[in-house]
Amino acid sequence: MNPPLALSVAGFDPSGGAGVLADVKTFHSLEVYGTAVITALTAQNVKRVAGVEEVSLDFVEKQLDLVMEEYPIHYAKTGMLHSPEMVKLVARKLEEYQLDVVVDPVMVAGSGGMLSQKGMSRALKKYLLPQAVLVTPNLQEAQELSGIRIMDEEDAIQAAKEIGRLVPVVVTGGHLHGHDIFYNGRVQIIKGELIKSSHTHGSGCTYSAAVTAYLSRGLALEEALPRAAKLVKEAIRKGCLGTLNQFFLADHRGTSK
Ligand code: PXL
Repeated sequence: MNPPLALSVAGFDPSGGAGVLADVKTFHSLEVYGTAVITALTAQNVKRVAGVEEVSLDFVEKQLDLVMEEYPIHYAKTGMLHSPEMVKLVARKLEEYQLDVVVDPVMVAGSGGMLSQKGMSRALKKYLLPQAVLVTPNLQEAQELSGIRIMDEEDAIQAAKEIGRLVPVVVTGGHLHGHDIFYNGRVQIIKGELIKSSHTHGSGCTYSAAVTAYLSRGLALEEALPRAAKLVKEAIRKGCLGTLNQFFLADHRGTSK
């Protein structure tokens, strides 16, 4: 039987912890065949971003067309899109191919390096979020998208409700005692534990890729979210976020779907 398929539309992090490499490793670990369209090259490692080169809009379109010409893909995730123009193009193409899209609204790298130009939040809200099945902001991204300053869980709930006017949203809880806040017409707190670690580079990419992989395997959002959260937390705890090695294969591929 053919494995389920998924597409990542994101940037390239040569150090392998984030971006399309993290996405495809995550898809593969969950027995989902991964494809990837690259929107931007970055020169970076865990400590710093030294440069970004955006791929031309025409060439991104060509990559997407050729992947879609080959494979019957239904689920995609977006990561680093870098410019408002890229957001607009990717939104148009994903709509053309009627893909169910999980949006990781990447703006800044964990190291603090900028991965997006000005106007990103506005472009995401105007073009991409209204057609997405889920957006997965961390606290900083949720602040940007909602315009609400987040100091505690109550603020995060308000931000989720604001973003939730456009699209189902999960505010990931790296800083909220490890709880995620899911809003899809009503608030649901997905309980988790906060794991203290400096090895979290790529955790947002891995999380949104895992959600996408579980959706492509037929799980509902409500099932996919806690499973993806558990996977990322265990990978951080065991120090294998970038490799998703054997512990994971046994525990997370799972038996259902
Ligand atoms: O985790 C955000 C992210 C997304 N995409 C690329 C990145 C990073 C963080 O470094 O490099 C390409």
